[in-house]
Amino acid sequence: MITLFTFPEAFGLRNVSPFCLKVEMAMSYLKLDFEIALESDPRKGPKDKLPFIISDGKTIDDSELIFEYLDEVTEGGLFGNLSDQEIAVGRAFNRLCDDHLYWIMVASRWLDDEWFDNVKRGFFSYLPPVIGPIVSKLAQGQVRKTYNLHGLGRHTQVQQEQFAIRDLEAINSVIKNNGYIVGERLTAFDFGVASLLSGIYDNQPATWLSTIAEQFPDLKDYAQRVQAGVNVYCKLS
Ligand SMILES: N[C@@H](CCC(=O)N[C@@H](CS)C(=O)NCC(=O)O)C(=O)O
Repeated sequence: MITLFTFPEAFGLRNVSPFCLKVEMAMSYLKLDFEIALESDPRKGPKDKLPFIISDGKTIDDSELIFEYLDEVTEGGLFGNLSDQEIAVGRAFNRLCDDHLYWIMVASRWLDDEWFDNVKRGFFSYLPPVIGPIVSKLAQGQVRKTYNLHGLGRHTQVQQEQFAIRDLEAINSVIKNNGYIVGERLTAFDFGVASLLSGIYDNQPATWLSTIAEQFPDLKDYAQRVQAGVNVYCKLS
């Protein structure tokens, strides 16, 4: 039995973190025996982030490293049937999602002052009422700093929106051609992309990024198709 540590539900999402959701999707795809343990505090993870898993007494963190581990223990269950070219394309799109579009999604939730009330309710309501607002404000400051260090946070709002549109256009263009990220079948590389997209489409209320993503109906269908393919959904039913 593998235990997957993920955040509790928030913003109308049963799995609010795309990194946690993609691991859940992979384990379901591989038909592994696993359970989910809810954890509000990412500092419980080996590198202060979720997800991490405990498998056979070993703790493994980072969704990409978890995928490598799962591929190994299932003897190629995730990547074994993919060509080098497919792996290259899949990896590039996963990087686009993990290291670029993900941060724009984070900004659309945390750094939009109007939307931030949802973050306070979703992530910090477990804290006592005097502590919650202070901790949430400190955490917001940390997110602002990280976004700035990344570089995206130095751009104007309009420029950030244009970056997001170009990311979504890139994904849209492969999906329109192939149906999936690499070729015409569901692969492990769809989980990272669809988990992020489903978080963008389904978080409640809509963020400015959700509104932009609505211009790409094929992407919305794709995110739905991948979730249905593994029977793992982002949205609370
Ligand atoms: N590279 C990591 C990223 C994980 C990650 O950024 N997790 C976020 C939630 S979506 C987190 O735990 N953030 C808490 C923090 O940075 O304090 C992975 O692929 O698992």
